[in-house]
Order: sequence, then C-alpha cells, then structure tokens
Amino acid sequence: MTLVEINFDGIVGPTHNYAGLSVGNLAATRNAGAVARPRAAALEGVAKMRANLRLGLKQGIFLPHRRPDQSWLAALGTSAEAADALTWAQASSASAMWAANAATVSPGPDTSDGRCHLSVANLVTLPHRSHEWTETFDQLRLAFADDRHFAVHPPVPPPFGDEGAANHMRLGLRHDGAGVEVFVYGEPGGPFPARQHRTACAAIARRHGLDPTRTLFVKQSPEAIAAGAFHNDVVAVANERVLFAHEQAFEDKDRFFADLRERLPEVEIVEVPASAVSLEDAVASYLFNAQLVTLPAGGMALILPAEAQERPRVVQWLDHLVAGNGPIRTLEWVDVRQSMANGGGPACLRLRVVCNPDHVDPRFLVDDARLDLIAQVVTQHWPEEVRSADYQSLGAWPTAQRARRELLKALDIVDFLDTPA
Ligand code: SUG
Repeated sequence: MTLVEINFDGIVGPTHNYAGLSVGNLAATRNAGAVARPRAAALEGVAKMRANLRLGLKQGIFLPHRRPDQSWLAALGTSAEAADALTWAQASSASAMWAANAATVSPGPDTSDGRCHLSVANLVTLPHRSHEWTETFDQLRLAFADDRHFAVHPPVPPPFGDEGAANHMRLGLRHDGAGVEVFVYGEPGGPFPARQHRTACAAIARRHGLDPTRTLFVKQSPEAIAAGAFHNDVVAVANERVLFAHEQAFEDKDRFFADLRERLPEVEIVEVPASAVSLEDAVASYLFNAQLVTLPAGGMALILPAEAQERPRVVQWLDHLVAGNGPIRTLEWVDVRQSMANGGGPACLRLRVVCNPDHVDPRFLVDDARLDLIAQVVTQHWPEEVRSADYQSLGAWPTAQRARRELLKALDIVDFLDTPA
C-alpha cells in the first residue's frame, strides 16, 4: 500500500455550545448565547464523513475530549460545580471537533528521517483551546503509535502560538511525493489576535526535519485577520499542485507565488480576486474553508459548506470555476451548520495525514459500518439541545461525560475511559 491522504474528522462532542469564546472569529462571536444542538451537530459530521467515503476517500476520526476538563479546573483551583460561568465555559467547549487545529503534519516524503511527523498544536491564544493539546497528544500517540513510521511531537512551548494545520499548506505533484510545505503566520497589531507565530512555525519545521529549500514561511495579510480570517484556512486551501486562495490572503503574494513557482513550477494558483468575491463575502461564506481533495478517478473536488450557496457572488464565481478548464471540476455541498455557527467549516473539522493506512491504529479509521455505530450512540446519548447559560447549573454535564464514555466503548477505544461517570 502506498501513501494516501486520510482525513481525520473530529467527532462533535456532547457539550457543543455557543459561548462566544473566540475573539476574531465573527461567526462564534455573533452566535454567543444561541441554543446549540449537539446531536444534530455530531450527525452532520457523520454525514460529511459518509459523503467523503462515497467519493472514495479514506476517512479517520478523532474523539471528543473529556469535558468539562476537570483536571484543568483543578489546576485553576476550582471545580465543575464551583467554577464561575466563563471558566466553566472555557473548560467545557467541544472545540476539539476542529481537527485542523489538532496538529501540523509533515508526511514522510518531506522529512529527513522519512517518517510522518506530527506536532500537536498548543493553541495558547484562547483559554478554552489552550488545554486541548493534552488529550490530543494522547490520541495522536495512540492512533500513530508505530514509531517506525510516525513521530508525534509535544507542543511548541508558549508563548509562541501554534494552531496546527489550519495555518499550514502542503503542495506537490502527488501526495506520496516530496512536497513544498508552507507555514502561514500572523503578526500582532491588528484588532484581533494573530494566533500563529512565526517562531512556532520555524520550530516545527526544524523538529520535523524539513528541507529548508522546500519550506516557506509566509505572512498572512493583516486585512484578512481583521476581516475575520483568524486562521489561514479561512482564506486559502491547497491540494497537490493546486493553491486556491483569496487575492488578499497573504501580505506579499507576489513574492510568495514567485517562491512557490520556483520550487514547484507545475503549481496552479487559482486566485479569487477581491473584485469578484470580497474578503467579507469570503469570510461569511467560508468559500475557502472547503476540503480540496483529489478524487481516486482523477480530478479534484471542492467540498463546500452549504452556506456558500447563499452568497450570489460566490455562486457566480464557483460556476465560472467549474465551467473553466482548471483542475477543480466538481463541487460537493455539505451541511455542517452547527459547526459553521462557531466558525468551523468543512476544512476545520478535518486533519489531513498522508501515510500508509495500514500503519494507523485501525480503531481511528472508519467505514460505513463504524459510522453507523457512531450515529447510533450519538442519537441515543447526545443531548438534543444545549443552552450555555443553564448547562452548568442544571448539572447536565455528567450526562455528557457518560455519552462520551458510551462512544469510546462502542468504538473499542477504551484507553481513555478514566473519566469518572
Ligand atoms: O478556534 N471556534 C473555533 C473554530 C476553529 C475553526 N478552525 C479552523 N479554521 N481551522 C476557533 O475559533 C468557538 C467556541 C465558542 O465560542 O464557544 C471556537 O472555538
């Protein structure tokens, strides 16, 4: 079996809610306090994975984390019962669903020792995400335990912010060949935090043993961050030799594109001009937070959020895209509205790992039967509604913890069953 791309999606956890914790993430801020539907959210995620299987893609999963995170609360000298509302919300977020922020991945063909390297993201910028890495690290070490083929690194130390694959792109002729790795960072100074720091990017490139001649560090444009592109994957996505990006995604795009062409002359840059789709429309529609995938039969598909259909300028541009002679010919629409309302589109929900699937712990891979199992547990145990305000006081969280335990048991991933029921 050669190396293939596997998309690992984060299963939406039973505490999914809208607490407005992410400054600079316009959807999350707008929906603060809205009623969330964890069951519907997790089932939307399962439906997206099914659609990917139907396209012939390989699919994996990551598990919801223990929430509220009682060890984090204990480290803060409080508990699930006693924490103030904000601390409680920060301890209870289901934000681990956005697997694009789990880690940065450099596949074997890019690294000096030929292994696939994964660096768990520290997510230090926002408190509710800053404690995700511990369990992500455990899951990655279990899923990619075979150290002949994988190296799983701990997070880059703070204060250097790292948000993982959401700010990293890999381009090359094929997944299983050597790639050019592009790290996109922001600089402070704008109205919103720059979550990805250049120092963190450089550290990851060194630890992964990347070839400096095939590694680029590119600055995200401050306008993009100010317009709500809190991660690069809100304004750009890459797959094999295609880069699909908004005209205003990068500070010095001419330099970046020239550097990229020098390293990968076959690169196809599909740039969307601001005159066709404004930054505001790009952020509101999540046009670029699509999964750009290579289909087994050839050609590429763009897996888009249904919301993008609501913006006439976006639809017009997509019609023009598929009618042309370019590499992207197929559009697939998915409904991940519950995640979208927190600023997480189809691409946020997945982590791409290029590797040999036989080397991955099979419990982290899914087919239709395993997705049926997940859907069953979710339907039976996930709450239908969560109101951020009443969840703590009603003591609903032990039910959520039990729901997660049921899922782990059903999937036979009992290694993390240490949460008290
Ligand atoms: O970090 N939203 C996430 C969305 C992450 C999207 N990921 C990528 N672009 N790859 C974030 O801003 C909202 C949680 C809340 O407010 O309750 C949240 O964390």
